[in-house]
Amino acid sequence: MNEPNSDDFVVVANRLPVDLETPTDGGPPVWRRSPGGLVTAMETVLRSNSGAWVGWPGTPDVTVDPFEEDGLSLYPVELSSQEVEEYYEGFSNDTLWPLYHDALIPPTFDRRWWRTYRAVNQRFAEAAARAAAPGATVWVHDYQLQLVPRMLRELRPDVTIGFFLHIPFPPTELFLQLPWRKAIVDGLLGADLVGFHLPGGAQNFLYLANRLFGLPAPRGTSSGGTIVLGDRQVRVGAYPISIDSAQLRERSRDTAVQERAAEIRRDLGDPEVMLLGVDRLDYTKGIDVRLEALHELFAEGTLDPEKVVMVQLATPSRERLTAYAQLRDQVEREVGRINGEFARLGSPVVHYLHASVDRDELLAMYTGADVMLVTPLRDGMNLVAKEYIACHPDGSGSLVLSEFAGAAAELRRALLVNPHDLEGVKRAIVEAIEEDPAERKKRMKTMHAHVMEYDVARWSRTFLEDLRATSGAHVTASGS
Ligand code: GDG
Repeated sequence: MNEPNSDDFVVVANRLPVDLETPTDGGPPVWRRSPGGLVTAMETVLRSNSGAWVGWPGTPDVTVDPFEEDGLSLYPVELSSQEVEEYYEGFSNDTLWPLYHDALIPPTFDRRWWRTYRAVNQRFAEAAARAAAPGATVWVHDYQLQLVPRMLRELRPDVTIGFFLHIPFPPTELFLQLPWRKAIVDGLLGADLVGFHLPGGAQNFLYLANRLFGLPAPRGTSSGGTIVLGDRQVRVGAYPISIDSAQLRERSRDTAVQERAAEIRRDLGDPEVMLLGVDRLDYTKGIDVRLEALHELFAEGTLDPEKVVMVQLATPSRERLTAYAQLRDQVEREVGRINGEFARLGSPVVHYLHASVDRDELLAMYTGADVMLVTPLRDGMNLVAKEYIACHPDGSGSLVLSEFAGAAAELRRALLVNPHDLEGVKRAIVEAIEEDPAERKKRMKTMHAHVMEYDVARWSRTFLEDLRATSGAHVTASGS
């Protein structure tokens, strides 16, 4: 391992792209690729920019020096067990996560968690300040690190700072419940560019900045605007994230993946219809909604359990939080109920996996599925919907998609549903199964073309070009 020098391009995120894991057999700790859409998206970007990544290695109470791995400079930020509890599980996942997702469960407002969030954000800002070369570009990610832009600007006024929020930015009335609302908005205003998935998030943020700080009305359009802060400008805009579409499409065409897809269908008993759900086991994802819809469709006799089978992959997530443990119980009860009522010996109707599978296995599931069910109650974007589309270049398949996923703004030809309207969800599932094949193909082809064109490389390029233009505007505006 070599100690890296400072870098011109730095990503700051809660997690490093690799996790330090201690094997159960007592062997030495090993680095493993950490899960999630952010890592996949940013790795592609970083490798083409060559730079550094600042983040937590996923294990509490370990000190790791900066090191090089696979051409990337990694700067680990240490967190104690108590900080993981208060900053990560507490403030990030039990205050901000529910608040930003429509308060689907009541957010907890705890002053100690807030103090720890602030202290940990300061540590990330200091690590970023050490990693960044003079005049570097620093891209800070997500709700766990909203104070970092301001803190970093104070430490390093020479760097250009971008911030991107991967989850929805909430309606203003909800955000205003947060006792620390002003500090969070001020933290974000430390950036040169603040990006959201959707124009609505950008608008909410512009309104709040104006209301909480009495700033002059921002100049802008419906998709964003610019706030003038003394001699600085903060640009606010919408940048819908995407996937490495071409790579997914190619991989899903691979013979091994195609064969595995066929094998999965055989293992399921060659059903006429394979429905699929893929989610982190999170209460925002509406896994319970689609199970309830399915239960009713079988109970009414609209769908035949001998012909229709569902696979639900639920990746373990945030298991130490009560709301997540409760959701797991609820989902597993519902799966048990459906199978108890409608399965035959050796032929379950819902195949439920509480696990994480490897990438090719996931692609085989996407490829093999006739209908993808994406029914979140609220979701910043939802990459699963785009991944499914990328894996069906021939126009096969069908996508049922919640209106409350950011992806719905782009994937307009999906069968869009309101996940609170159970009858509507049931109708869409039946429509996905029974729709005229030519019409279904047209929908899928249109969405496929969109996903291929608007990929993750384009997302990051657009964000970084706007970031560079904004910091250029700052120099001109300050007259230097
Ligand atoms: C947040 C926002 C936003 C899932 N199970 C397995 C697996 N996955 C991969 C999927 C996908 C990613 O995880 C999940 O991304 P999502 O976008 O669906 O959801 P979040 O994790 O909630 O992500 C979301 C995203 O950030 C990016 O900005 O879209 O709205 O909530 O890539 O494929 N991957 C593998 N095995 C699994 O079992 N290999």
